[in-house]
Amino acid sequence: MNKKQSQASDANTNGQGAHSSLALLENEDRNTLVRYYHQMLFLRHFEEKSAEMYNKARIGGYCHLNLGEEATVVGFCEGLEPEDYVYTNYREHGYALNRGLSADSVMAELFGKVTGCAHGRGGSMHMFDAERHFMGGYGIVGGQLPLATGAAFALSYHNKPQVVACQMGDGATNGGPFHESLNMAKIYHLPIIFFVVNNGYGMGLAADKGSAVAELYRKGCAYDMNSVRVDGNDVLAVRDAMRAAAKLAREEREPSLIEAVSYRFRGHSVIDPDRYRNREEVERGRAQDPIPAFAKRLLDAGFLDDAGLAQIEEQALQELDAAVKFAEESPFPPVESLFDFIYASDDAQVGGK
Ligand SMILES: Cc1ncc(C[n+]2csc(CCOP(=O)(O)OP(=O)(O)O)c2C)c(N)n1
Ligand SMILES: [Mg+2]
Repeated sequence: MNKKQSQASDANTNGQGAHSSLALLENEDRNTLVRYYHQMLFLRHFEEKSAEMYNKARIGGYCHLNLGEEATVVGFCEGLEPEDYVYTNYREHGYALNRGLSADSVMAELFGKVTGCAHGRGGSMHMFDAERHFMGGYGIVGGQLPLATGAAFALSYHNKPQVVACQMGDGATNGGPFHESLNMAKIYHLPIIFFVVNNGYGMGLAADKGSAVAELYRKGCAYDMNSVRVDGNDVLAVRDAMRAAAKLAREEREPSLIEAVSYRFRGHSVIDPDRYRNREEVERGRAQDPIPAFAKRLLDAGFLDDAGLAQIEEQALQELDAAVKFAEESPFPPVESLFDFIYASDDAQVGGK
């Protein structure tokens, strides 16, 4: 084990809560923190609205929400540069929003409208925007890992400065693609970050029942990889872990594995009645809500007062109403376009606008 890796494991021996950056707000820029708060709160409302619109049959197909995972999403995106490449699983609304896709284009995609980021073809699980290097949500568990690893290989081969960040759930770490991808990333020294959102469940299976190793970041040691566990309810801890891993990838061509410990507030998807876990457990998980906790830190630091918090909420709700209106008023793709975008071509318009 080299020096860097042993440092990483030392830092990890505390398990959950390690790398928490609580009480470090004095080194932070106030406006940046307020922006993080806005991003998390907007995502919370966006997802609640998505559930509502699903129940009103405006959204069809599968739909998985980031409720409870807002700090992992915002921290992940904020640790990257705009040109870096992002791959995710199907629980990706928040990643799309925080990689610069407009709320209009994400909501319209959920509605299956032609103004959506994937022209209404992808829906909830397959958001995409080539221009912003958002390489998409993938519905096959672990399917995004070999693709992301291949992208990192291409970047390395062409000596490009960008890195790839590949998000996945805890369940994905139990499948073959995870292990093959980590192995190859290490062999080829690829500029990639494997980011696991451990939200406690893979569908109805508790993460610690599905994995032989409950602390998922420890799987990285099988590949002698820099690996770290962070408090996924602390947006700054997640961002800092991402920044450190991105630096390592960019400057030293070393891959990393990050496990962000979080909690899924609702069922696996919007139609899951969530009967496999008891009420007390869910209440305990929800008590760790990252958003009010961050609001309290901002209040305590004097960066915002109650009126400031209320104003951010009001602004978020207005933006959301505008996105829903945009999606409602946008047309569905015309029937004549049914066979568009099926085959790749040089002029394929794969990117969303
Ligand atoms: C290869 C494969 N196996 C099974 C499924 C069915 N499936 C969909 S989501 C899911 C659970 C994945 O859980 P996790 O990786 O923790 O992600 P989360 O939903 O918690 O974000 C499963 C088993 C699938 N989509 N792909
Ligand atoms: Mg999970």
